[in-house]
Amino acid sequence: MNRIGRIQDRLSRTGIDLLALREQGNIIYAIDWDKPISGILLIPRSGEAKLLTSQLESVNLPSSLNDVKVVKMERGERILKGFLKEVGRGFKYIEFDSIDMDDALKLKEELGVLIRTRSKIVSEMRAVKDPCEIEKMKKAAEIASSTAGELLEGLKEGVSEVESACQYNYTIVLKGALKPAFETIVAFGEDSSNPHFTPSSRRLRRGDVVLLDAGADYLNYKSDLTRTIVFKGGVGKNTIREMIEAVEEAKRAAEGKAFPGVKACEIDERACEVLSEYGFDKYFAHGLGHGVGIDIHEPPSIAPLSNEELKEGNVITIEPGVYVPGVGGVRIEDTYLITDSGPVKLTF
Ligand SMILES: [Mn+2]
Repeated sequence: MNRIGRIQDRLSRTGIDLLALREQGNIIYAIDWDKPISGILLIPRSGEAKLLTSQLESVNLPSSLNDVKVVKMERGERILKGFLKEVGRGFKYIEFDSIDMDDALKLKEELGVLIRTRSKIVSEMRAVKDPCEIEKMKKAAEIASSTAGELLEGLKEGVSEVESACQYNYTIVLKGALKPAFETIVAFGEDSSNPHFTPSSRRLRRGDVVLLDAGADYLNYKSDLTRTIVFKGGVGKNTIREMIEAVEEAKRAAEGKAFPGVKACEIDERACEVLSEYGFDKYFAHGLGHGVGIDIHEPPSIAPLSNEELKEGNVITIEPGVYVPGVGGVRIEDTYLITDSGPVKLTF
């Protein structure tokens, strides 16, 4: 059964008459499409699914995509109007993945229907990857990993953060990626203590910490990894060396817990325990990890408040980090497939 069929199967079990998807990741998943695509995807409980899309978008599309009919909207036509035209009446309960408050009120008024938003139907399906998705993610991981390895290996004194980030982005596209999975982070020295740093003109010096956080988008699927090294080793500060050791140990401990059935918050907690043994837990500024797939951040979240249980087929990151202001930051991250026999690392 294709994905639309599986979604319709779920709709028939919930009493929802129509599922309307506006989020790009959900549309890509439901249609099972490997290029960028956008619009609004209408999936009735039974019958034909339709993608409403702009004339501009539809130029690149055939008249149907894996059994989904493509409906071109008039130039200048608002998506809401297109929606009303296609949906007509006869539906009582419509669920959206996201919708503006204004649009929801208008639809309610015009159609007299019950509207719910933040639908979980597709995001739950997306959290468990099928074999085709896993193949794409392996390739996304391979492109990012080999490029990160080559970049770190080839670093030269005097290169800037921006130059290194551009080199990474350029190389992954040559290797078949559509684009980086997110804004590539290259941070040298003290810049590494900011977990969400934007590369600058700062140049590389001997003894600097080098933090590279990067990914690749391959046929709409993402990978995510972070490497931290000391450039021209042997001259790194002792604190940095200890931070690297703590983060590596925290990561190994978290890997040891990342099995199906374990609550995500327990994996996060395990990493925190290790960091606290080193006295670094107060410098751990973010959650331990996140699901990855068509979106760079998607369920399940691996964080202190996440009660989600890991499932076989989840793809997640584990990325403990320690950021000491004025000293530097260390983060080490890989992307893993969760299997019955434990986490399998996709990045390397
Ligand atoms: Mn990440």
